[in-house]
Amino acid sequence: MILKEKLAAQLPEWRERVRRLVKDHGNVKVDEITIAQVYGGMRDVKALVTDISYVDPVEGIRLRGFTIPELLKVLPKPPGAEMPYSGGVYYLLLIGEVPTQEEALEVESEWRARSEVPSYVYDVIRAMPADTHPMTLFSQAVLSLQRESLFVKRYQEGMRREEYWEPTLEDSLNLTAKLPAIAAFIYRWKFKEGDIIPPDPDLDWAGNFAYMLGINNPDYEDLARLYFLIHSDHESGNVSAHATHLVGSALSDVYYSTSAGLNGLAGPLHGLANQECMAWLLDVYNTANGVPSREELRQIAWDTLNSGQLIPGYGHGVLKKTDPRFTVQFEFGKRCMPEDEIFQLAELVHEVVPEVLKEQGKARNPWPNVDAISGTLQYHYGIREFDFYTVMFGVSRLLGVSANLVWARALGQPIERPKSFTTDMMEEIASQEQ
Ligand code: NMX
Ligand code: MLT
Repeated sequence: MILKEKLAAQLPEWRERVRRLVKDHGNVKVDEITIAQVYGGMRDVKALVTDISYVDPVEGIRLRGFTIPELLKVLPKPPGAEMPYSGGVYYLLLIGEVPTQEEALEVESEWRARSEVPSYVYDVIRAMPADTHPMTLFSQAVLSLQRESLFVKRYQEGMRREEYWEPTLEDSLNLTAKLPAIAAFIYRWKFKEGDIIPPDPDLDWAGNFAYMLGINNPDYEDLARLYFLIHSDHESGNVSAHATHLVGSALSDVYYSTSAGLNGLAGPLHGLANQECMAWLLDVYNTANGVPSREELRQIAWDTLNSGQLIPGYGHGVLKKTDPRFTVQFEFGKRCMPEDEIFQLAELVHEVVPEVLKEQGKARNPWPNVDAISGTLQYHYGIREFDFYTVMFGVSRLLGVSANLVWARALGQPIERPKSFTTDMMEEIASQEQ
């Protein structure tokens, strides 16, 4: 398999590079941490390493050094499509190079060969109460696959530490291959009376997801490809990536670790914000009996803030400007649905809400993040059950976090175990400074 060969070829140099850095410069300080940061969610503390992606506070995400517009130019695409193969995205994340068409297709065919979902996974989903949130079903489905872990099998057989990455790669491919079918099953089981659509073997991973949801529209297939590219990774400190890494650092396998990551993604401050944002937009639309005037919208935004609530889709822990993942989806919407009233509302919110947040003066970043627009595009194509939106985020995010797990195992990253202090001790440290 090309992924395995390419990874194996890179490892000696990477291991030596990290070994030398730690040996020769291990005492060099990369950061200092203040009491405000300790109590403030460790914001901006430089304490994690990943070479898969980096979020510049102003420019936004780069995956393996490439911005999103650059990736849309260089990544291979299916014939007639405008958006790239997710197989090529996964290759890029894992290997760090832009794949050729053949290399992207090889990941797609690895996924096709591993895509069959054991029936017990569907039994787990069916056994849950009908009002269970789709993210709970998704996380449980991923966790139920844990018995398939090759890492666990090889670990019990006494595998050497340098080999850990190999079954982690196998587990990652086996899991990611099944995600479109599992997610689509959840959607059709929960919202379409269990009328399940089997995969089309001629379609790519993302196109098949669109097909299995029941949306037969080439534009929507392209939107799925775009969605899975832009949500895949956002460096290592976000909750889903960090939770996955933390759990994986105990040598828990890919299934345990990524299920933990999904549980973090399910929170309203993180991935659930896409669902919350759609709910807020529809609420605004219904309150105003259509797209409100600019003044009406200002008032509604202030009412939301004054009632102690957040405006979902706005603000970010790292970004200081508009998220480029917002921009690329906004451009897609401008091209494909300029007449859609909910899209027009999202556009107006983008014009009005940052000003309101600036006036309120609390949010460090008043600009839109990825979740401010993603649901609007899904809604346009008929995915109106917005508590499904975070599952789509999860399908994509598991590409990034599983690629990171493969590298964490390859580089022998240790168990994560920061030190905690008591408030007495913090006060003592503070008093020494005075
Ligand atoms: N609406 C209202 N208040 C906000 C918002 C917002 N969109 N964003 C930040 N604030 C408040 C925040 O609650 C905090 O208030 P307080 O001092 O009373 O605790 C204050 O502004 C300072 O927060 P920041 O330092 O700007 O933001 P922080 O880094 O703590 O949190 C988010 C980042 C993204 C959690 C925050 O901006 C937020 O809650 N946004 C809305 C939810 C959202 O869109 N989340 C999705 C993020 C992207 N993702 O997919 O994960
Ligand atoms: C993400 O994609 O993970 C979010 O933008 C949150 C983050 O980066 O903190």
